[in-house]
This record gives sequence, C-alpha cells and structure tokens, in this order.
Amino acid sequence: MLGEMDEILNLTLELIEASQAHEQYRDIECINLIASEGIKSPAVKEMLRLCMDLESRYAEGENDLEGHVKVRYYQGQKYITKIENCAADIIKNLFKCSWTDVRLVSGTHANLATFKGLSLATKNKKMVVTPLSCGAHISHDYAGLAGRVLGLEMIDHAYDVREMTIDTDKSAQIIRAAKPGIITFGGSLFLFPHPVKELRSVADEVGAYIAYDAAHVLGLIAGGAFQDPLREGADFVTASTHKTFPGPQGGVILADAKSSSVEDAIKWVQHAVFPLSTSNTHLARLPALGVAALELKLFGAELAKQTVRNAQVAGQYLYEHGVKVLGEHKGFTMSHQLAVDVREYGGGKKVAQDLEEANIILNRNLLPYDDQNNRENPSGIRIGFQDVTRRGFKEGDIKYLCDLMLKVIKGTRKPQEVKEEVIAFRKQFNKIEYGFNSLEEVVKHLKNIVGK
Ligand code: DSN
Repeated sequence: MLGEMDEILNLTLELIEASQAHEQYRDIECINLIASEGIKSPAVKEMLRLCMDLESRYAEGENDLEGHVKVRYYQGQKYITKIENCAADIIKNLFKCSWTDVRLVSGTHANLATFKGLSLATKNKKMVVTPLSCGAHISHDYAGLAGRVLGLEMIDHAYDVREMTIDTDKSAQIIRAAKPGIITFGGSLFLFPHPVKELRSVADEVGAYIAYDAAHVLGLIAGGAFQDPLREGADFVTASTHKTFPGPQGGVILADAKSSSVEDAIKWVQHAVFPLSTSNTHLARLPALGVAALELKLFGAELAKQTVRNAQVAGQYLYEHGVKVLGEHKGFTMSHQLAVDVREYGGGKKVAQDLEEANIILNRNLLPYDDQNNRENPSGIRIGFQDVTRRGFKEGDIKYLCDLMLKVIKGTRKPQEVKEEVIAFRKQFNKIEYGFNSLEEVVKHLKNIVGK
C-alpha cells in the first residue's frame, strides 16, 4: 500500500508540475504556429472560469428549428436553457443564418453529426470529398470517421495541385457520375476558397447536400475575409470553435432553413447530435462561445484581415529567401495558413522537430502531391498565423519571425541558440488584441455602443 501511494504521490506531483510547466512553455515561451489552434481573450477566459458549476451539469434533449432548446430530460435547467439559447442566437447573428447547433464538443463531432444526419436524410451513403493529401480533414476520409465509423463510401473530388483548390469542371463530372448524397468542401490544409458557388447547381442535379467544413476558416468567414459558404450555396457549415474562431474548444453547425429539404435535413442532423452522438454536451464552454462570437462581431473584420495579411507577408518573405512556399502565383494564400515544401531541408518531420527545439511550434503536413499514406514524413509543413496575429504581430514582426525560422530550416544556426531569441521576441507581445480584457469591459463597450 505504501509503495502504491508513493507512486500515486509521484504521479500527482508530476501531473501538477507538468500542467504548470505547460502553461509557461506554450503560452509564454513558444511562438505558436499550429494552424488548427486558437487563442482566447482574457474576457473569454474569465467566462470559462466563471462556469465551474456548469462544467458539472447535463442537458440532454431535443432542439427546435431555430436551434433553441425544445425539450430537456433533466430538472434544474432554467439557466442552462437561457445560456444555450443566448449562445445560439449570438452565433446565428454573427453568421447570418436561421439555425445552429452549439452542442457539438468538437469539429469532428460536428462532421460526425452532419454526415450521419445527411446520409439518413438522403438514404445515400456516397460522399464526394477532397483527398486527404489535398487538405481534407481525417474525419472526411475512408480511414477516419466517415469511412470507419459511418461506413460512407468516399469518392474523391478532382484537385488542381497548381491552383491548390478543387478542379471545378472535373469534380462536376465526378459528382454527376457518382450521384452522392453529400458533397463536402473545406478542410484542414485550406489556402484558397473551394468552388461552392460553381458546384451548387451540380449538387442540385443529383440531389446532394453540400457540407462545408469551416473548422479552420470560421473566424475568417465571420470577419468577411474568406468565402461565405452559406451565401454561396452550402447547406451546412461545420466547424470547431477554437482555431481562427478564438473561442473555447468545441464545435458548431450552421444552416439556413431556406427550403423544406434543408429543414428536413436539419431534423436528421439534430437527431444525429442527440440521441445518436451526445449525452454530455460540455455546457461550460457555451457562455465563452457567446463572448468569443461577440468579439468577432466587433473586431472580427480587422482580425481576419490582419491574419490573412500576415500569412501572405510570411509567404512572400520565405519565398524570396529561397523556400518553396506553395501557391506563389496566387499570392501564397487567402487564409491564415501557408503550405511549404521542405523536402530540400530534410522533409516535414525533421523541419517541424528542429523548429520545435527553437520553440517555434508548427506541424508537418502532407502536400497534394504526397502519397496520402505517408503521414510519418510528408514533404511539407503547415504554418498558421492566427495566434501570432492576435498577440499583435504586424508585418515587420512576421518578417523577423521568418528570419528566425529560416535560420533553423536552413541549418545556419543551431535551434538551441535560436530558442533564446524566440523567447526574448515572444516576451514583447503580452497582450491579446482584437478582444476584451474582462467581462466588465465587454458590458461597458456594448452599453457605450447602444448609448446606455
Ligand atoms: N487535426 C486538426 C488540424 O490540425 O487541422 C484539425 O482537427
């Protein structure tokens, strides 16, 4: 027993120390360039800290066609219902849509419920998707939940490697031949808009729903800096709420109930949310989701514009310094991300690991011409600029950051030496921009706007 408790004590100390050390490491000493992560404002964090009881509660049940609570199967819901309805209404207002579901605990969960709901609505198991190496999320893929969990049959969009987007004409032919129930757009390596508008009528010809995975670009859409999928013809938008949308970790689905067929599909998707795939919907994130959405309503345009600008400046600078950044003839990117071919420097794995040693954190990534099963050492790295932008990086800071990266990528300096410069540089950015410092500041700001 004593020996066992010794071990438990050690584990507990390690747990506490590692948690403290992590906060110092990633939040204070690293420059974070993982394109799928986001950074919360002090007001969003304050809201999260306020919600410790909510973090213990349940709210199982059904929602209505406005995304509001319809029925709950537990007592004690009078404030929980208000919270969920408010969060849904702020999201609907931000994305100008008539329906949302905010109960998803992640973007993958949003895809699960949407793909399942739409395959039930259409009684069709075929789904046209972007190939994994061309940017699809693993949940769209035969090797992920779409294939292995939902048993969908995947047919690949045609992808134009030079243009770094879906080939419209060839994909139209593929869709006409396959007659899928679902056509997906969007994904995780996502530099340029996908042809939603262009393929809407082809989806109509075959009776398919369009699902657009906006996990990466949700904040850019909110800020009007990327394509607007709902206005271009997407039936459903799925997303996580913690990437360019700088909220708590979670997921969301959006739709406009513009026809009886979308209304019918919403009901199936809601059924796939509950009872098919949730019991606990992680309620404590909902108030913080509302605050993050409000911040984007107020500051999202400026934030999105600077994020994309920073990514483009980095693309140009790295390219001018001899690094193979993809999409050069199109200005490198229209999103928060860059894709860089680093085979010349040892491949994605080596470069990502070297940069990690210098406290610059990003991920290796498959590029469209890679074998999609070679996830171990793909050709590329993916760089995301949403975190540094919110910390206040402007064009000059981005170029300095690129200089630090170039030293490591090209091996002209040891990563350990560059690390000291990274830590010192990171220390100059201690505020979160484009958001609020406290809930008090949120309320004051809003009252000022409405003149109270
Ligand atoms: N796997 C994540 C990404 O990095 O894109 C999204 O879930």
